Amino acid sequence: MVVASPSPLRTKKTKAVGIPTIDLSSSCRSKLSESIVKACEEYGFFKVVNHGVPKQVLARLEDQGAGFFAKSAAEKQRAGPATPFGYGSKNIGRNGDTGELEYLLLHTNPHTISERSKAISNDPSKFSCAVNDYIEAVRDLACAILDLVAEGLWISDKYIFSSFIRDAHSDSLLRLNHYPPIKDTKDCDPSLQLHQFRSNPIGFGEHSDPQILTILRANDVGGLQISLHDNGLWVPVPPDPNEFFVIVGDAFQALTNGRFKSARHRALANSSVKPRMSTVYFGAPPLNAWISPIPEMVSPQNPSLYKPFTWGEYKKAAYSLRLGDSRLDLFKIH
Ligand code: GA4
Repeated sequence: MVVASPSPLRTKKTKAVGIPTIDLSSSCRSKLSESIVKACEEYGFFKVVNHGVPKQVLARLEDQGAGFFAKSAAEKQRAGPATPFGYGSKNIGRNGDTGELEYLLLHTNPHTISERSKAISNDPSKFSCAVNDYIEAVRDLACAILDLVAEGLWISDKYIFSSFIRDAHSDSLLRLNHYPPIKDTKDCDPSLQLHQFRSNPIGFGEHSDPQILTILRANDVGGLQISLHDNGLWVPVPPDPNEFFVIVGDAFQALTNGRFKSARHRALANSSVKPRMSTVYFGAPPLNAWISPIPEMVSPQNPSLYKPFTWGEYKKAAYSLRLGDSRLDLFKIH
């Protein structure tokens, strides 16, 4: 069985919900690809185990991230504002979204990383090595998953999805998030207290990722929640620092003509004594690449749901809206 053990998760008001766990070391490729497709269709979210990314690669990036976030505010600001790439604190995007976190947002291009590292770290080559090794490993993981999806969907071009993010001009990003522990609502933004009274404040608000595929890894502090089946219930995801979580993005929803749904997720600020740290890779196409439902997903019974758009156009639309908006609706054929 490839879906090893759907880890039972409990929401406040519902019975246990299983999140699929995919064992990438499984020797039966056809079963593996089938179970990944099923997870993408049913949840848009799954966990991968036996992924083959060495522990040192994860540990080195976590150390570098922790070193950066431990710096003084003035030093962190030297990394430049996160619009488009750099350090951000509490502000998300450009339209007034806020959250109880600080972060580093980086483009994955290796030259950009080495340039940026000079303003981020006192040992820029150590920082850029840790970041580039991590990016290479998670990009390979994302590509392996995308190739399995193509096989599971019986698409003749096995590399149809992975070629977008393997492209030298891919617009993929890496985000390092740091959620400091928050003892109670008195510590956070007063405007959030109204909505979040007596519950954990929002670390990173509800949204879907605009890209194709997201590969997320976090330390042992929880906070991530996913919204399943549009029923308004949030499912907490137990932390697992050795494994990765995979999230279907909007561009994947469009490419599969809605067969996969991008997963809405959020992170709550945590009340433990330890900060939550997550490292998130967003696999994206080059800015000039066209995204439209692939021919195998379109038929007279299943006409195209979305107008073709370039990744650049989609990104522009995403940045003109709020974090929680359903931006793919703008490209729907009515
Ligand atoms: C969500 C996924 C990635 O973190 C991100 C985010 C980006 C940002 O933080 O600048 C966005 C958000 C994300 C979606 C809508 C826009 C853009 C903030 C925002 C309000 C880096 C991305 O690519 O899209």
